[in-house]
Amino acid sequence: MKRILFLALAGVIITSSFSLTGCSGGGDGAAIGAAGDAASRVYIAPGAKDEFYNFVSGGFSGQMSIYGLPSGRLFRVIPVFSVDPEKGYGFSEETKPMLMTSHGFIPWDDAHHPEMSMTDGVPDGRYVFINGNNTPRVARIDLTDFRTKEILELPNSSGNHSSPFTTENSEYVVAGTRFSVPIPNEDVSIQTYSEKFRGTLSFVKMDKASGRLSLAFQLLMPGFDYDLAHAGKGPSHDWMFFSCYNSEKANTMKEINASQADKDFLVAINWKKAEELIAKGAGTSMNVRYAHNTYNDQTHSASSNILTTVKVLTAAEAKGIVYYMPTPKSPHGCDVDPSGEYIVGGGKLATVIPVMSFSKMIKAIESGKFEKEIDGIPVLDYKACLAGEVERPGLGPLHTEFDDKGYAYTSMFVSSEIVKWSLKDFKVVDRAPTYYSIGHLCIPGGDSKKPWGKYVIAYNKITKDRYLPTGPELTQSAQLYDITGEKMKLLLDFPTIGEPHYAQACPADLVLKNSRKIYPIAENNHPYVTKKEVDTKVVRNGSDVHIYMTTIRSHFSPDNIEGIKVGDRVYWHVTNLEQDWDVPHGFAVLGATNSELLVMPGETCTLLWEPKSAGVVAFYCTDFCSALHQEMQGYVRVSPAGSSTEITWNKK
Ligand code: RUQ
Ligand code: CUA
Repeated sequence: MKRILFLALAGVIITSSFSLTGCSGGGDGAAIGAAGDAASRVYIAPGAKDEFYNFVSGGFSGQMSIYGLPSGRLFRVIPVFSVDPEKGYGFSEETKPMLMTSHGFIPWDDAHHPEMSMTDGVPDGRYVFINGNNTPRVARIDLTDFRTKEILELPNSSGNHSSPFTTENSEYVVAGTRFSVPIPNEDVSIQTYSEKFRGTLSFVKMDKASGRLSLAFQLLMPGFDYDLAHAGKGPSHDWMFFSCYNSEKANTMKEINASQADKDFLVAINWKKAEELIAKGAGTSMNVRYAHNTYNDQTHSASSNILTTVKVLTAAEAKGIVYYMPTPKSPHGCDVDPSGEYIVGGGKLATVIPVMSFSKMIKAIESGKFEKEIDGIPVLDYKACLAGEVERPGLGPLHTEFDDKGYAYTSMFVSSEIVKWSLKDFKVVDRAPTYYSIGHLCIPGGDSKKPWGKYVIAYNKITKDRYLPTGPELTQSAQLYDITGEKMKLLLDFPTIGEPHYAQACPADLVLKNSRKIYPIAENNHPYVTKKEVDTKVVRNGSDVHIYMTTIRSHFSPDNIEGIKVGDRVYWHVTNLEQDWDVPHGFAVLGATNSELLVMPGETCTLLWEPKSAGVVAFYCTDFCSALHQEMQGYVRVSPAGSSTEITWNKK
């Protein structure tokens, strides 16, 4: 969204007293704006550990990365919607199904918003959900082993941006379409946008015990652009809120044509009532196609299934369930405060930050006085729902997070700053410059019922002059601020992988207590597992050859194999027999077009190899696993197609 929003707001920059060059100056960039004791506040001595985990979206990389706070050190990139050669994700036979969709195998997507699973409105450390934007999907990452365990595609969606925000007990994870499309999608003129195009808001149910996701129902909405969301909590537990822009229903030059109306909307949806309606049989079943991919911890393998129906509920059927609250102007962020009473719209083009009141919204609904209806959806009165407006907050408000002391922090893209304001009187109490053009921001637990506070992290779109240059593209960057005092204090800049959008953070202990060290070999139910070295073998089945191989420091078994022929499809099923933390073995064989495996202790991974010419080929371990790692290699002999070389392998 970097360039698009940037251009969209260019007009605002010109007419304002802020200028981009003004805020992107900074000379040699030395310690601009940093607190005097910043270094000691973020220093984690060698061997010591960080206090928080920070889960940060990779944006256009399609992945999620994990940093420690306050140090800003990168620990790991978790592959989600894109292949990752470091982990073999999308390359091994076991993980390829994770990237299957109704469009086939997709190796690269765009991922924006990590959201932790919640219990009683507080992150519970079990899962992180994240949205796939271009090919609409929701993923579930398991924090016991930091792996993507499930990806659910969303039919009737395009640009799955308002996702995957979760209700207070992760009853549902939502997914709203950013781009409206004809539903069902068909060959129509784009000029029919205003009559034929629709949005959908999907409600994905999570099974509490297993974490499994299923598409429960979709609400069919007017053809606006549904942008972001957050669930209610406490008194507003039953409600989900979405922001939307383009209530103009423009389909050309949206930067102008979707910016005409003074107000667009926040959408309030009573998901509890929608759930009841669906349970009573409301809605219609629609024929669609979408993939549901799951990774099985016992077989260490993913499978992909295509599902073919979805329950769709129209707004007219959903009486008393969906309401529009007018909100200035082209709102982006949609954030609910810890009490569940305030809903904050980040109107990119608005001059104020509107704070809507949940209790007033309920009164307005009960009084039955609506401004008008849009496709059967009542539009409430702005003033009747308004708790207050934050005045002169700065320019280009996007997203808001909350601390544990009654303050809200809003990112201001155009004026490049974080603005802190009070939830008591909606007055600005502090502002801190960001370097530069902040998008999202994150406070540990900052969208939950009980924020941990302590830090706010800015995720910036532009880093001109903050880092050593690396050609035309500079690193993306985050900035860490102390928020324990009255004034925010900048402590640290740290580079990020991909483009950071939303992020989540929580105390390390919450995750550590469930952390997995190995996969028990006894529980490995992979169909091609080899649990003991004596059981290793090579089995020919027509032109398919299955190699049942084991690794343990510092050898492969078998390590000499003959009888492979040109034209064979050779499956190397490598089981790592190690039962010791942090001892993976790698596997690489020349001519493999997907190249490598990295196998965790107790895991089985499969590499498909189709040798193209006769000869003897070496294979080796790619992870420096022991003093004799260099000796961890072997040979495979490839004979011409049709030759009579017998399958043999050396046994221990
Ligand atoms: S959106 S700034 Cu997905 Cu705000 Cu990132
Ligand atoms: Cu195993 Cu190196």
